[in-house]
Amino acid sequence: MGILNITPDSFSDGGRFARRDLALSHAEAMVHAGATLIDVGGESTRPGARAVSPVEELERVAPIVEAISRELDVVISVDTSTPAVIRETARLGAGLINDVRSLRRDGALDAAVATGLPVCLMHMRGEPTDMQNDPHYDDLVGEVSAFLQARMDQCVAAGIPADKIILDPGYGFAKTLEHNLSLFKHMEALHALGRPLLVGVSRKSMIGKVLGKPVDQRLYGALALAGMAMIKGARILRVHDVAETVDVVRMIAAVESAK
Ligand code: PT1
Repeated sequence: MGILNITPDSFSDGGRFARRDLALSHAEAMVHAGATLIDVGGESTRPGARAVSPVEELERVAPIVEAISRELDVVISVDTSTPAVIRETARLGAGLINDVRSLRRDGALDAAVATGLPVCLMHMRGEPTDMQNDPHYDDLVGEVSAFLQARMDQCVAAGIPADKIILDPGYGFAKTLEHNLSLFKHMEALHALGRPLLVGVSRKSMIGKVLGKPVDQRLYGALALAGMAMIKGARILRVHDVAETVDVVRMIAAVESAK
């Protein structure tokens, strides 16, 4: 899963069409490099990020989803918690709803059910603005697992079939470095939930903290984690560096399919 962030205005000075064309060529490059999903997001959810209005989020995301759907042969994932964005992007060709809030926002679950699309449910506590305020767990893996089970139960009760649900431990969301490392080490415990796991650690601060490196020097750390996640049975890797990650995945697949 290649990450496509449609964020405010750093590169949109050339106007809406320039932004759309840039996003489309980035998506195209990731597909060429081997991505089979593109995750389009119009709201940053990294720690401390500011909230975006539903209208602004939709204006960022909808034209990109529409363009990718028209131009590329790839599954479009939409990284959103917003009911209107869920409904409208599904109409425009999205194939997966990726919600870091696990469809807990008012109206989001109903919107997702109405689309009939698969969903990714992720573990988080609080909101991106406050989630890193001294998070505490008595039983990290047990609590993450119970949260995901409860969200999955709610979704199934609302009408999303269990076989359309993907689960995500939520690395970097309401977790200290020690929490992130421990939850990564014990990722296999989440297979007991019976659904495919999505792992998103690309360029995150857990890598920066271990290696003492800024965000533009975290590639090798990210590739180490991508390889480990594969071996631990993760099925979808959400990454910025698609070509490099695909090499890791293919190499592991080659060894695992040997006699
Ligand atoms: C994720 C994810 C996501 N991460 C899913 N969607 C982000 N399903 C956005 C840091 O500590 O893991 N899974 N959508 C990005 N969020 C973060 C969080 C980015 C923490 C950076 C950090 O650096």
